Amino acid sequence: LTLERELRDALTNGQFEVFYQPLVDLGSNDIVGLEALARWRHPERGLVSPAVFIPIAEETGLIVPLGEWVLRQACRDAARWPGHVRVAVNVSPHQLRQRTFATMVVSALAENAVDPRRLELEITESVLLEETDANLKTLHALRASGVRIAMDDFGTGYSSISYLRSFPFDKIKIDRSFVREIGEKPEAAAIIRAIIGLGQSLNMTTLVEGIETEGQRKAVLAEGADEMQGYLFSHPCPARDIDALFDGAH
Ligand code: G
Ligand code: G
Ligand code: MN
Ligand code: NA
Repeated sequence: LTLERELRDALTNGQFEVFYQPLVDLGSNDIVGLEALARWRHPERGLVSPAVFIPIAEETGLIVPLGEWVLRQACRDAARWPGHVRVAVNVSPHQLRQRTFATMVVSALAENAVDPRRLELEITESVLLEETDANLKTLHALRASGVRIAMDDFGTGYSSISYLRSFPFDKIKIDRSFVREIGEKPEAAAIIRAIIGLGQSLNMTTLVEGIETEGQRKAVLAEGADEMQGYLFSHPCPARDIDALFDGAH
């Protein structure tokens, strides 16, 4: 309960920060995007994990202002980074349900002069559990404005595949639980291969999450995935580290 109260104040007190984890092209090893991941710098508790505060924010509805803050910060940061690099932002069901969500996103991009095609919104199956006309309309409106829509944690829910019928995603992010068993169980590679094939036949970019070893990178490259994300390339890091990365590049 105290955590909930502190969470409310944390936004106004500027205790949140956005970390970024690179999305990497498997063929070239180039950074093609950066996923924005919220962090809470608590004055006493230190860095609080989103695994702790995102569920509380969802329950209390605080995810709406928090999610908007993350999106706006991601747009401000993206404005300093090269134009070919995308930013990916997670969207919770609560946010999508706001009538003003699509216009809020478009205005955040415009205010920072960021091309909508540089923004990727990541939604999980829980968003589509409410497959309402209003939700689908919002997603279509965003997509019409140029924003890309990715299905996050693909394969963890019960109906990931059926949602591919209801909405034309631009990307699927294959959940890291599949990659963990590569090299141990032949079934794991077979399932990843099948999901990548599904994505390809639907014209969607495929990204594999949770790549921690060179062996895993080689395996998913061989299966034809487009992109990867994981500790092998980089942990999530502060925006200034990303700034340094691009300032140092020629
Ligand atoms: O950053 P970390 O790797 O610990 O993320 C833990 C979880 O919190 C992930 O499921 C991630 O999607 C979620 N998360 C992190 N930042 C945000 C955010 O800004 N909005 C939403 N909705 N979820 C987030
Ligand atoms: O749920 P979502 O995919 O949006 O959140 C990304 C989460 O995955 C974050 O908590 C991030 O810290 C975590 N993550 C990113 N790369 C790796 C990895 O290589 N291994 C593991 N175990 N977790 C990862
Ligand atoms: Mn995500
Ligand atoms: Na994910």
